[in-house]
Amino acid sequence: MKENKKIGKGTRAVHAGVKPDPTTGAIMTPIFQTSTYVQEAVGVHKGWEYSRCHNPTRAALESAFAELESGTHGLAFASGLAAIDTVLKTLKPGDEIIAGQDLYGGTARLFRTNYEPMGLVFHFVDTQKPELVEAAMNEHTKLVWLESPTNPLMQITDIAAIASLTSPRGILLAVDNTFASPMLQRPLEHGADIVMHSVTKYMGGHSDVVMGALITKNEEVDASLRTIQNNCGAIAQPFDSFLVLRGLKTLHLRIERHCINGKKIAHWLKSNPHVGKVYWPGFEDHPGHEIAARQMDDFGGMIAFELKGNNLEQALKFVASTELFALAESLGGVESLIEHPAAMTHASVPAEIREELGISDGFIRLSVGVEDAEDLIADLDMAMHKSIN
Ligand code: P1T
Repeated sequence: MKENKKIGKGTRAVHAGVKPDPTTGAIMTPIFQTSTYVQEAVGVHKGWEYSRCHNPTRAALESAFAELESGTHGLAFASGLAAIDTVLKTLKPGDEIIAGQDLYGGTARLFRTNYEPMGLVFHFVDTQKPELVEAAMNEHTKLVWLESPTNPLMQITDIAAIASLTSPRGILLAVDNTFASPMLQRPLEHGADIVMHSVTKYMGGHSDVVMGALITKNEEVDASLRTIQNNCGAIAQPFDSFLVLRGLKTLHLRIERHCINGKKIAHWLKSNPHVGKVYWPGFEDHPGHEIAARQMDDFGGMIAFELKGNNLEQALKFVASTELFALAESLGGVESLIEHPAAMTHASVPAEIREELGISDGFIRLSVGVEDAEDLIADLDMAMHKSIN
């Protein structure tokens, strides 16, 4: 992984946001499990008033998020969707949003079922093609929302190319960076205005927290997001903030191993006679490979593939047959997961849209963990033999 900042990404991961506790010297930020803070007189306090507004454990995490994403302001939310919801709440009826056509199912569901009826206008566009994004822009466009790599099709969008269209028009560009993590991609460095994470995934890394994050270096954007965070209250809790601060310290080590294992498994799948198409941006023949090689530091541990024949029954049997790969929604934890997007994470995407995008009934998604790659391959091989006959 290349280093492109003055201090290395590993050093940032270990130290971001955390300073010794001023009262005790504790090297880890304590869990300030408190709802409120005592004031000496009305308005005379130590800078902390009420834990929906501010909490020292959450504040340490929020500055860690900002540092890791090359931003200046970070915000921590109760879930990834709560973070996305906060961005949408900055808009008003009549505003238009250009959204990627391949998005996490829950994101698309929030857009279509909650915000479309409230008067926001969404254009779902293939953001791999900047010319289509440009064609969808008009004077009402306020936001472009995209994922890269996308969930689950692993499509890559050139973030800088989209930023060159949004920035001169005063349109905000928000990038859901969940699949890459800041160890592999920092969208603010490519011109994005807002970075979003489902912290539940790689940032937390241990499958024990649900959390979301927003990061920006734009003061005005931060002020409006922060106001909504406080007004609406979907905050990250102190204990969860502590768990994520702990998880972040090994983010670079985990991601390095996710990438090594992901590469081995992607190549093994590609050479397997029972496997059809394999979706992984590290392959030179992946349509987004060149962009990914430029804007990412490595290709990550998320892989999707189809079994040959691409049929539902076989795919369902396969995902139920692995033993090390646990059959579960979510991704980005140390343990490997397998799932069937059409029936699980993307079941809320209408069948005709799934079909149009290529999320077929035989389509399987892997979140490759940090176990030994040989054991993971043996597990997939075993499941292959069980489900092919
Ligand atoms: O689950 P939550 O923390 O609310 O985050 C939602 C979310 C947002 N963006 C992306 C790219 C995501 O992958 C997710 C959540 N995804 C899953 C649960 C999943 O299995 O794909």
